[in-house]
Amino acid sequence: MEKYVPSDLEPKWQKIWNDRNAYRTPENEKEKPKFYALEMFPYPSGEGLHMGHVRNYSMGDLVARFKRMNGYKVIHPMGADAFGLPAENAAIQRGVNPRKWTLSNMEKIREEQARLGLSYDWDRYVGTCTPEYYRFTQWLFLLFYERGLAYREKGAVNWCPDCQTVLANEQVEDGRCWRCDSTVEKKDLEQWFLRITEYADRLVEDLDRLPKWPEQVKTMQRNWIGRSEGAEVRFTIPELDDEEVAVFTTRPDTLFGVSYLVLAPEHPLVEKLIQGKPNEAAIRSFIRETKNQSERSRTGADVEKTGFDTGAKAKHPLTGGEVPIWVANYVLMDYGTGAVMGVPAHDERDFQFADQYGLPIRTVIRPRDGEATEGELREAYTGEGVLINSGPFDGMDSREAIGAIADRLAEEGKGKKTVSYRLRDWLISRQRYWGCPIPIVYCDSCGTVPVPKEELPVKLPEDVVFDGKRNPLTTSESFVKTRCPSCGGPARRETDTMDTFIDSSWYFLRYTDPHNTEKPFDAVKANEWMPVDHYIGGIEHAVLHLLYSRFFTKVLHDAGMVDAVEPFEHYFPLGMVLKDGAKMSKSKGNVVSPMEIIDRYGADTARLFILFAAPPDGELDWSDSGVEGSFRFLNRVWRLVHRHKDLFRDRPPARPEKGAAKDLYRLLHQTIKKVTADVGDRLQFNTAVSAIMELVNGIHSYPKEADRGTLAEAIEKTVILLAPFVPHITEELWHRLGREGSIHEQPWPRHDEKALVQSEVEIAVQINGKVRHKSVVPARADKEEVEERVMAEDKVKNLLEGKTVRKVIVVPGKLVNIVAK
Ligand code: ANZ
Ligand code: ZN
Repeated sequence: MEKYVPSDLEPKWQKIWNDRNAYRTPENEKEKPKFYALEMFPYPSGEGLHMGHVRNYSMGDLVARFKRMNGYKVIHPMGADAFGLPAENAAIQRGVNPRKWTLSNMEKIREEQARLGLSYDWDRYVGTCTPEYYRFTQWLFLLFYERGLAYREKGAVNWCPDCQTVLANEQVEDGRCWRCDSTVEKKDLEQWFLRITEYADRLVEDLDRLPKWPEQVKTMQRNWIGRSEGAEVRFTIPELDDEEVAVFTTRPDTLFGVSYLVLAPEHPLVEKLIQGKPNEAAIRSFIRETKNQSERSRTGADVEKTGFDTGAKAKHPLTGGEVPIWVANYVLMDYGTGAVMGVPAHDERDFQFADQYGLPIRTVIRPRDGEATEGELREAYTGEGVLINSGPFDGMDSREAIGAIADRLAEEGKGKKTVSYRLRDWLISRQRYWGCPIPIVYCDSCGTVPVPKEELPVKLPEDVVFDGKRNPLTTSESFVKTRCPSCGGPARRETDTMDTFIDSSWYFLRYTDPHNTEKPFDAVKANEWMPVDHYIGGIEHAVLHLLYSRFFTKVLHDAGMVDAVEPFEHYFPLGMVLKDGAKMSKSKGNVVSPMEIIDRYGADTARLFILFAAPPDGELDWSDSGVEGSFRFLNRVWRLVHRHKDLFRDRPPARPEKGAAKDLYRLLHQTIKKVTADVGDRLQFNTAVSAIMELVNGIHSYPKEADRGTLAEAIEKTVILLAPFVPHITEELWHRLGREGSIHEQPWPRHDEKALVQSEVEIAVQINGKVRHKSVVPARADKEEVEERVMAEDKVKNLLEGKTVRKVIVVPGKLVNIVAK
């Protein structure tokens, strides 16, 4: 018998599939249902693929192949997320050209992906750094600009001193750069933003349209957007000619408990309020210090709150009373209105602050079933209750008072109901070379002018200097100096490039129409495939990439470019790959190289091990013996088919009626049913593999003298069931069985429901606890029927002769115990 040599047969089939363009996306197959299978595309670092990639792609490929065999027309594309910092750092450190560096890495990754036998439609390959792609990233930027969703503004931005660039809020983790871990600073710069906040409500509400998303991911998005209902309350400042200061509060019901106002140090009114005040200098230096503190160190529950009394007073909107105005670190400028009303009796942070600075604490809510605390409060009461000390609102339930007080404020023109969000507009400017240039020109006479769409792409220039000290784009005169598209006069190009998360916010749409030279994609084509039915990728993208992609899809929907309002019907988070219990990573020195595993065992073994060793969303612990085991299993299947090759000349039999053939037939159909449900509905790939392994065991113990046709049928179906998991060996075996065409084009087996019913079962008959006889009874018989049938048997009657039956115990499907004396 020929040996199983994956290193021969895998490249052979890869070449054949490739030559036949076997996984090209079907076009004009109107009658079939569609399925869009997608895995997050890789960043082409020089390292090539790691096991996490292999895990991701093995799952995606299984799903894609399974759906094809189940009659779907499938789109399964791949590409590269190819702009970004590492290419530029390679240019700075090693003098290599970022474009060449990236393109060669892309090529390397593609070759490695090809070695895994993944069923991608390579004709749709998309690299985000190519002018063919980024031309339309620019086109989309202009669309956002036209729709008022892209704007430029000066603002305090997060600046990473090491990466020498601005970071989006989402890219700052605990005050540190998400990429290099440096401490992030605040800097005032003119920057481009996308108005994602305009979509905040829909981004929250539409999470309810995504029942297949993990609840945990939806919660992360909800928290990130941080929608908060409340009211804006306007106080006036008599000493500034009744200028207004608005605060945002979620608890307008506590308005009568206000004992001071607090402004964020960055609040525009602060300057006016402190001028000429006795402690002006001290406040100024306090403001300077606070501005450089991170959000966490200003607002954390465990950190000390500090502030200064400005000496100015505001007028309470309903009581007319005087309220002192303070400045404090715990109020942030970019949330709500940058000002709060301090209600120490009912807010923990305010309580801490009032306690520290001796500010009055006024109780205005009493618990519904309790007394108002007399004397000194020991902590804030933050719950609901009944209003007290609140003038005309006394006695009202606090939940009702929230609306009533907001309405009263609105009637008097002193406030209104509002909603605040934690989400900020998306800062997309990067002072970097290796990204998509923002297609904007600055002209002395015309101002900010968008580059006309027909002049795109604004190409990245080659005459740039990489010295790590400035944005390389600013060193290219040919790029910076340009003509104004509007008046033809001399003008200067925008040198900021876009955050790479923009590139990945629409690539799944480009896949639906990747060669379009007129527009990003055609609506008809996008609508044929969108939304993505199954999207697999790392949970680290739960907020950033998935939120941005949802935002883009909604904007493009509003622009009439696509019907879908959500890009991903089902997001499936990928579990991590561990080795010896720790995350597989270069820094831990525990990396197993996918290509070495393929060299030794073949891609099929690697894929099978990965799919079998853990539930898809769980952690996968790499195990060398597990890999060996998968390899042995494939060898076993290989030998099984070869040993019985001759059987396949005859056609499979009808449903066998008895004996070992019937049992094997039943096992086969149970397995078909289970694998179909596990892969198609439950996404439990690991249990699907173990079911197939049990079937193979069943085939092994099938008696030599039993029906050969049933055996042939079981073996053939086993090979088909394995096809989407291990595509090469199954294709080879299919071929060796003398079957026509590709196994991957075979229809998925359907189970025979009738074969599943075990119509009769054998049960043990015990007398006083000892097995004396075996009876065959209908599988569906209830206790009484079983008892009746057993007791009526001659054999049983003989055994009981001369005895009195005291009790009969029936365990359905298993045994009957007769107690007799
Ligand atoms: C008065 C009040 C009384 C408040 C009370 C709470 C309880 P979320 O849920 O996060 O939206 N706040 C408003 N703007 C702020 C800012 N820029 N920086 C720091 N804190 C700010 O929280 C909203 C509450 O946080 C607001 O409601 C305000 O305090 C505070 F018994 O107003 B509250
Ligand atoms: Zn001009």
